[in-house]
Amino acid sequence: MPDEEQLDKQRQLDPLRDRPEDGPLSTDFGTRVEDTDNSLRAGERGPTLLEDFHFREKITRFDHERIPERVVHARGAGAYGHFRPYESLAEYTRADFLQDPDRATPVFVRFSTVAGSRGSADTVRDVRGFATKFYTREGNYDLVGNNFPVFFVQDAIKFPDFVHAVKPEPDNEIPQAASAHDTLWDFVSLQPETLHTVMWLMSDRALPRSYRMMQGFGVHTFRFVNAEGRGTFVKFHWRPLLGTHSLVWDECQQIAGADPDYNRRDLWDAIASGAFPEFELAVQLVPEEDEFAFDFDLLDPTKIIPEEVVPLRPIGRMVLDRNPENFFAETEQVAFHTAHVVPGIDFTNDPLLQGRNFSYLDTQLIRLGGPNFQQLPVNRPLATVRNNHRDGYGQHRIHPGQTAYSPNSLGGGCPALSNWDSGAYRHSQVRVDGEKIRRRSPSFDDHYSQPQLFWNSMAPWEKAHIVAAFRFELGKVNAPEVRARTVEQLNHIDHELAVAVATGIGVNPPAEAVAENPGRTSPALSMAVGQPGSIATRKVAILVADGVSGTEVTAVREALAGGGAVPEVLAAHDGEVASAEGGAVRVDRAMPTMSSVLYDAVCVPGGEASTLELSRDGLALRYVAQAFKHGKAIAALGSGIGLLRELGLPGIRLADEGEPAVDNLGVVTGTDPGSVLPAFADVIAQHRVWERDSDRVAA
Ligand code: HDE
Repeated sequence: MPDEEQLDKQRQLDPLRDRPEDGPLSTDFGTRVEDTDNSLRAGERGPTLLEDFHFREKITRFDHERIPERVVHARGAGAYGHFRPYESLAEYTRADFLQDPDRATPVFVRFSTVAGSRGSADTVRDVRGFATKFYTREGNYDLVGNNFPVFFVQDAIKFPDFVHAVKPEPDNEIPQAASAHDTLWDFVSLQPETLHTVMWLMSDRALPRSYRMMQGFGVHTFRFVNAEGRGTFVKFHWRPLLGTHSLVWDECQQIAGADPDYNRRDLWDAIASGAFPEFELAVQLVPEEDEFAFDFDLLDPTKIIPEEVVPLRPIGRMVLDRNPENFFAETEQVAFHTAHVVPGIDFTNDPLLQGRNFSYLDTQLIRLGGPNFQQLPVNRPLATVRNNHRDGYGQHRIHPGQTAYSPNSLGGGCPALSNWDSGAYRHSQVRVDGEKIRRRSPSFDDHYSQPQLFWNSMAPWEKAHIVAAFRFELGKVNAPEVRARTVEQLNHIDHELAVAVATGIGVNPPAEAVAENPGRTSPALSMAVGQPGSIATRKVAILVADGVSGTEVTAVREALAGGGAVPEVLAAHDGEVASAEGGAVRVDRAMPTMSSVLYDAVCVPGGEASTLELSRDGLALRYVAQAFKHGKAIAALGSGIGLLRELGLPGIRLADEGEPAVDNLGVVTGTDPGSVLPAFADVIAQHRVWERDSDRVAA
């Protein structure tokens, strides 16, 4: 076992960090360089000489910089951190990193979108990857999860079909990073096992506000094994301490232009500013004897175990506290593999998981160029590695000695084997028996009950967003029969849903329901319930122009920053504006470069001249109108209320002159900052206000 010092992943990485300031420019073979701007040539106007090894090396290295992007999950963002269990889980698993609350295990996490290429936008409608590498004392454990608890297909052999359907169409490579096209919906309409995950995809879960504000799921049922060899089925859940929050689709489309790196930047900025993202790890535990106690198959990855049926048990907390220093070396080269397991964690016969256990090693071999990818700094375990594997491209280790085989006597029988008691991995001895068949179990047949459970559990605004999403996506589908077939499938989930979608996309609504809907719900599926409220890290735009009340700007800044939010003052231009008091107010950002969609809330402080100028500025008006449309908190103080009045926000009562504070559907107005600002903060902490009449706002 390595000692505690070696268990520091950063300490392991330190000697590998090459800093430019540590020495002079050199070639790859260490010779110092005199001139890197002019190639060696025969005379000032003559041809370049082959002899110029520095030129050749520089160009060759450049030509070879690219590696294949991941076939899925190509675009991502990573971070280091650590995980600490709350208490020992020895009763269920012998996994060393889950035993001692006094011991933290280093981690690297990579969040990703799935369908888009490396250069695609962040805020697309898609599943998000949530992959965690635990550098445990017993080797690396990779929990390679997603932000949905279910998957599109039940058997890994369907994965290439699904991915080919969702990726850009092969003839013209259109559309990029979008599921709104014929092939995906053709596949969905013919493959009802996709429907549960499709419901998640059409919900706002597919539009996370932040990687710091989304859940993660292991998806499959795994198996914990304790020291006595007793197994317990386990489902993994990550829960963000900031709550699970999403954007809205209109906003996402605009952010994709205004800041395609929106989620990556958010993660980077939060960590750089010291606001470290935190996630709680929770498990659902099912005794092995209850394997058949459910109305679905535990091995079916298109099913959840509803939280009312098996409650979540929180087992530990992860903090992400360090940004990588080189995107390629760390975030791009990190290699996850579902079969990177440690003693105490085992697989089940979930056919998707079984297939993944093949795919991830295979994909790293092509992506990272050979079998030595485990030696790359970010992938290197903290546990010692010793075996008879040899050679291959890019071998970094020197293996002295005569023997590289087992058994051997010439090498003293080394390296030695371990047993279960001394920390060896042992697959649980589960009895399997059967004929070789290509057939799904009938227990995998029900494709409609859980999509229905999901639909029933949604709040009215969530349902409305789902219907709008189906209409948007199917509205982009050219083949009428695909639209119609999808509606038929939706009718198996819920008649009302099918009719609502059909009427938006020119398909004849189904005449009658084909499925009963007894109305079963699972409240934990809705994002409307149980979200912790906080304004921490929320970005708030404060709109100003010359003549703004400097004292109010300061009051707003202080009130928000005090709660951990990130207030930014925006004007028509960078620099500063004159305050009503005769001083200057520093401008953080110019409105033309920072769209309203990049903020969580907007505030308009008072000042007659400032309000007048802002009311004549289309950008400022659009700022507030968009924030209103997207359900965001809005505040205006004193004369600043005039800007809101100019917009005529539908159904909103604004404070009259002298009235201290009015909060109407998250639009907080008044003359007293002491009353307005706390109410404003409360609305920001709720994330969004969905009850507004947003559709009537032109923005
Ligand atoms: Fe993956 N998946 N996957 N997947 N997956 C990959 O591995 C695959 C599935 C997930 O940040 C690939 O290194 C198959 C479910 C994440 O580096 C590849 C099947 C879940 C990441 C692959 C699935 C995931 C990947 C591509 C069906 C959630 C990004 C590059 C049987 C539980 C990891 C790579 C990172 C990446 C195969 C289904 C999550 C090709 C065959 C279900 C988070 O190996």
